[in-house]
Amino acid sequence: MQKWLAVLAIGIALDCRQSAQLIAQSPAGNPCQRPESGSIVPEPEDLRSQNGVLEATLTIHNVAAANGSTLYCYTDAFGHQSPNLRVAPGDLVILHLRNELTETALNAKPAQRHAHSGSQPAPDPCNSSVMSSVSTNLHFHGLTIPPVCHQDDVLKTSVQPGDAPFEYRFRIPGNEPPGLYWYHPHIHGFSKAQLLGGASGALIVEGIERAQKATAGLPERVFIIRDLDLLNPNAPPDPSEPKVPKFLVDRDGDAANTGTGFGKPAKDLSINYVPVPYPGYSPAMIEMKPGERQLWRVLNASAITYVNIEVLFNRAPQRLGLVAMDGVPLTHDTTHADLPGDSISWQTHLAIPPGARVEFIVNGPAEGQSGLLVTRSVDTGPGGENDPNRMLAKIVTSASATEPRSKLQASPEPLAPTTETWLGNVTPVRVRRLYFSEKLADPNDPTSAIEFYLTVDGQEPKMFDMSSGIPDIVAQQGTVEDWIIENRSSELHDFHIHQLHFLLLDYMGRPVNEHFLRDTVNVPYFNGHGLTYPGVRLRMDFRDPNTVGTFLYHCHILEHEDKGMMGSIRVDPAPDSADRVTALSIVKK
Ligand SMILES: [Cu+2]
Repeated sequence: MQKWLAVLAIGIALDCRQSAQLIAQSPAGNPCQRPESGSIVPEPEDLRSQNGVLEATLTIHNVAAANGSTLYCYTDAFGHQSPNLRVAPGDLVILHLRNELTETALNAKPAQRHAHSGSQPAPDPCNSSVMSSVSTNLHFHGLTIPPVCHQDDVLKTSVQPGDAPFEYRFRIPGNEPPGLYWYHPHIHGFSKAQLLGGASGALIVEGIERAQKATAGLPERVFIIRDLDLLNPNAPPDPSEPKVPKFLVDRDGDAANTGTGFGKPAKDLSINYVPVPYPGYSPAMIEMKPGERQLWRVLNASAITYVNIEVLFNRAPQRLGLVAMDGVPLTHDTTHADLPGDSISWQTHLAIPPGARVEFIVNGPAEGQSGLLVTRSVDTGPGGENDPNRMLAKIVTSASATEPRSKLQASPEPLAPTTETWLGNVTPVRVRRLYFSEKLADPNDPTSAIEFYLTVDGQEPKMFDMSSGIPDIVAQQGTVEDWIIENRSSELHDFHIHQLHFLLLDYMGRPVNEHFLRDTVNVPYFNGHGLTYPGVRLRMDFRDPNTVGTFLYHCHILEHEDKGMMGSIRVDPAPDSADRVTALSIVKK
């Protein structure tokens, strides 16, 4: 890989600056205009809460692109694409979601409907059964807010074009860990199309420097990696790449894993919407002051692509100081005596499955040096897509580099230690086993579609059914449970649950000793041998009253989720809780 990068790096230095263009030059008529490849990586606009309230309008658009794909984006009131929502714990968030999706932007594909709909008057968006290619809604990935309409429900909430602006109104919990979260649509059957087109944005709970004092005073950057349909699907691989002996496509027409780290990728990648297209991977450009130390917050908002990022100087991987995963500082376990307000895990590469986030300290190249931000190949298994080695951005230094728009507080007040018992020290009330599996729709026809399942062991594997009112799992608020998630298929899957973070206890049968929580985790593929399936053991936290309600868990490879790899859980109020009393009194009326 490194030889290959070196070859490409020679060409890059020559053409980066001349092709740089800023996103602000959007011509009228295309709200989702994308920068040219090779551009300077722009910063998303920041929408900040004021006096404890963040109120904004987000309009979702789609636009037909020249290569036959459909671009999606959110715009704020000023036309800025997919802004960062910046909030503090305890803030009130009020978002007005306007749906301006059109069927004509779907390149003449008729609007598909996933659920029964009929042609009756427009349904209440809170109880809509319409899930079509032009429906949308919002999910706030990682936040522990209630799974109810106008907050974070995606089971029934669906907003149609022509509906009045739909109001989201929720409070960021006072104990929400400070870090990087995100928003995206979650219409079952159409999530992949909308995210692949670019419908996603960052939500930052401010105050990471209060939990990780090493980040105090640092300039910060938000980088959103998205995937997109190949811009040059018919091009041969770059001649500098090693030859890939076999090339296959999967049932979606995407490049299948070559197992080599090279070859045509399943999807292209972009960084803050600057595309880095196959086959040349002409990188975007990140400017820093020489030797500058920054906090980088990186979200993998891809629909189906895994990344594994590295920063190279002179082809040598640099140490990256990981301070938070999935929005949770590594210092989260405050009962742990040897985490004195700083816990930095120095890594030379950081794997980020779709949906996950990493926040890390990076030291920029010295004066006269440059660096590369790359992703290394991820082995998705014989049944997975091809996620090869490729560049993302070139890091160039200049004393006059533009300062990042945001800087962390220089002298933060330390975050108060959590009063809640550390999740690792709570006894689970039960152990459940769930498993990912795949099956041909017609076992006698190897060309038939694949059905994707996420099954509670003992139940019949089935594709998730939005119209079923029966939850797959019932749990009780106030408890914690251990879930073993197995992978019985030949490709990597990416487990995610809404409304809560979990503690990764074991990975592939080996205990891990993590002092932070995640909301997304890889479950490695089954190689067809061995007596046990690969799996992870997670401690699921249902103690927070905001987890009461019905919500979803699924694979965050969105084509798997769209095709059934999802389940629902209902968390009932604790028997003696105030919530229960309220619920009963409402029923009695
Ligand atoms: Cu999956």
